[in-house]
Amino acid sequence: MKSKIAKFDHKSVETKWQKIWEEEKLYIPDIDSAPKPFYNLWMYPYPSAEGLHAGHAFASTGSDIYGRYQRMRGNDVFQPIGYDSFGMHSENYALKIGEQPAKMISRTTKNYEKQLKNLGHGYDWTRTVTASDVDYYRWTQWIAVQIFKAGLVANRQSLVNWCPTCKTVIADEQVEAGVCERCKTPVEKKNFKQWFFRITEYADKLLEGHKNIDWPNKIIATQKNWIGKSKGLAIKFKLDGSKEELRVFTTRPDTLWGATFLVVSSDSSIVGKITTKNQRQTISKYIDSTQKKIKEGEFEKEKSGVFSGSYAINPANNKKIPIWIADYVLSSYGSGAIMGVPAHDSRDWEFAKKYDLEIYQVVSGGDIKKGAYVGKGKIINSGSWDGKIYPDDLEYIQKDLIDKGWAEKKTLYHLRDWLISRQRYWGAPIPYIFCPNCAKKGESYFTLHKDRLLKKDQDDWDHAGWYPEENLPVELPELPDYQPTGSGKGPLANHPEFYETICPHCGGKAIRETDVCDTFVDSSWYFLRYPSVGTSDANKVAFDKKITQKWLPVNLYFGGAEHSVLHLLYARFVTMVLNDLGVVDFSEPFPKFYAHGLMIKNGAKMSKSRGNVVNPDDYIEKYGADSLRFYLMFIGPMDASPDFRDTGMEGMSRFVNRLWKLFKDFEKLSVEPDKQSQLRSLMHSTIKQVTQEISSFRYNTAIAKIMEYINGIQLVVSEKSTNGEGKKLLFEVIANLDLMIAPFAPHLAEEVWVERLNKPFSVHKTAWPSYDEKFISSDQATMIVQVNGKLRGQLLIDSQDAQNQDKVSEIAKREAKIAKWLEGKNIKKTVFIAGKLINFVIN
Ligand code: ANZ
Ligand code: ZN
Repeated sequence: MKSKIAKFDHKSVETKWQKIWEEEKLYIPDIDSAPKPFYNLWMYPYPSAEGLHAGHAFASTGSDIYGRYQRMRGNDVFQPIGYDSFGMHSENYALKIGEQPAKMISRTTKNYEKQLKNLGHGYDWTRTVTASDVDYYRWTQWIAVQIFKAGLVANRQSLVNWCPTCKTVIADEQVEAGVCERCKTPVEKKNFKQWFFRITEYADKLLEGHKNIDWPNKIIATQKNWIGKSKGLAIKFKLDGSKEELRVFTTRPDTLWGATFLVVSSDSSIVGKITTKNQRQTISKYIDSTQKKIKEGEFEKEKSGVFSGSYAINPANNKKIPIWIADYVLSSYGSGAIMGVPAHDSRDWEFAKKYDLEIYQVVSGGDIKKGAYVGKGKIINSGSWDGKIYPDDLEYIQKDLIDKGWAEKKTLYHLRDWLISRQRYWGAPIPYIFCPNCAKKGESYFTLHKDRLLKKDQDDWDHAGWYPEENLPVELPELPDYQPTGSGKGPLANHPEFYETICPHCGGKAIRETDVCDTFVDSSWYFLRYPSVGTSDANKVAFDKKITQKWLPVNLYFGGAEHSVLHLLYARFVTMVLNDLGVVDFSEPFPKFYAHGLMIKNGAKMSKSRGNVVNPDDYIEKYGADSLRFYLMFIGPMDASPDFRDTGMEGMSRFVNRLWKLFKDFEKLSVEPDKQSQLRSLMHSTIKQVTQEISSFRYNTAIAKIMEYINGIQLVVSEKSTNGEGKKLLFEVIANLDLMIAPFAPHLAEEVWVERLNKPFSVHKTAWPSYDEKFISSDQATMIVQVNGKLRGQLLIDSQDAQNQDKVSEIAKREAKIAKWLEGKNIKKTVFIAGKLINFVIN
């Protein structure tokens, strides 16, 4: 009788090793002198609930596996963790439960920490960053000051996105299809004076940098699209009966002959110039109504406009064409005016139909009675351009227009400046100071220090003020009235004790900004802080120069694709500015980025609002962290959207127990000489494949290979064999199995390594196994053997042999386990599926 093997006691094994790892400082690299630094980073989570859900566990495990793998490859892995604890995600939760945000954060982050530790992740817990801690946000403010001093901050009055539920303005990047990214409320437009980081100055650099980073194509494409570089021409149109001219931006100069009207944005400054007396009243009525619509966030539902009363001259054919005012032209793009080419632009076509404007075809193709023709074709009705081809001859046409002096080259970007002010409480106070006294004299940092600015061509920087660099931090006071007011000012604006200050320049009475920084300012630089946490200079500098040189840029950044135009764009921008200021010596913070997928549950994205959140704690308690980690990594490709199922979790727990049993039993087993080379080949080919799969984040297929490996081992070992060579080989096979599972099941692997295999602590610092091609005979295949349709055994054989029925039949009949079912029987028929299955039908 076989003795019953004790089940894997995950609880005691996991707590035991977590404690030893911590005592032995296994995951704390020598920050000053590690010879092979490898910075492995997962996007830090925001505490917006009591704890992590399985989606966080999925993502963080994916990052942890890579870190462990790199450590076994001989690297000194630095894997820090922290909390993006300022901002609306956290504040909204605090408001919901009615707890002071600071209290809520200190309570919930403790739970996050416990959960992350229970998952067995290899974090360096001595170097954490919590965005809302004053020893972190004083440096966020310092960064904001450096950007200010570089001339890359503007205080500007403009139409901005206002979320009525969050009661604050938000950045363009935080508006998704017209709704607030946080709370899904439709955003409104408001005219406010706000602080902006001038990211548009870096549009070209941000695009250029894409060439040097190894990121998923779709993320690069999203960023490119967001930046939206557009090359075209600014064409000049003379106003009829005046010397003035109007410029329009176009990417289709080939359609100039087809421009039958011009359109000016209703909130453009040009409107005043072109409005005729007769039309004044109609126009101001129209503008009032569109302003109202804009405020209510209603855009372009249906195009509308009014005639201005003025005309322009189309330079191509000298025709007089009407100038209209309409809301489908944006004042913030190009010149805020366009040439209407209804035959070839769908928006213009709709507009022309509605107001009965002339439609004049200049590129052949389509049916312009039914809609605009936007495709390629021969140019017609266009004087000397007739016969040219759109788009092939665009360059010729551009040159012709420029030579005639009718147009200039122009490049535009869709990217807007990054709006960083929030009328909320829970954020780093924006550390800028406004001094009415200096303003009266026309003085500000910008006017007095033009020479120091990286960007000297700012036109809206007047009296933007000063900064208290020597007196940082500007601490966020604890307030009883921290709720957002909705008045257009944050809660800090109700506290003179906060905002009354002294001007750093003239010593007079001055006012602090009362808005706080957007949460994405905190996360735009946190990766710079981690390695410097805890150094002797940590409260003198944001980050240590030498340490930063050693550890940055980040070797592997792991995170969600949803941040492509938020965090990932902002972090690149801030790094580029710091690079230009000579503060860091690289311009790309994340040369390699891996985008993981989002976990779903019952077919929907896992989220609190859907009530389908899975708490990892319950599964760790019941099955153990190793089983959970294996499961999360096995359910699908890391970049897909795996669906969490309890049944799958149970299956994985059975697998872990099977694994455990093999580790407990293997000493009683050996391998007969005729099967040794086969097993050796399997071992080397498995190492090869698992190595390849892990290095490319295909963890699910790596686990599948490991499972096949275990099946293969079990097919060739036997309890009867006492072969010495076979025992030695099996030990090697088992040790390598343990090394390969170490990144996935760190506790189990350590227990086996130290307690079963008697190897020196720690498996996680042991070299990743290597393979030798010369032992890999050829691919192996597993054949299922049935007798009368019932599974009676499996064979691990050369995959070429597995194609040949006679060969498989011969090998199968030799196997004792199978032979006993065939003994004395007459085989009536054999069913064979090459490479997969053989079924002997007997009577
Ligand atoms: C004439 C024309 C004819 C156009 C045609 C297109 C097709 P991107 O690629 O996005 O840069 N445009 C220019 N300024 C605008 C504004 N402020 N608001 C709204 N639309 C504006 O697109 C450039 C095109 O968008 C320009 O080319 C212009 O319409 C329009 F058959 O000019 B086009
Ligand atoms: Zn002053």
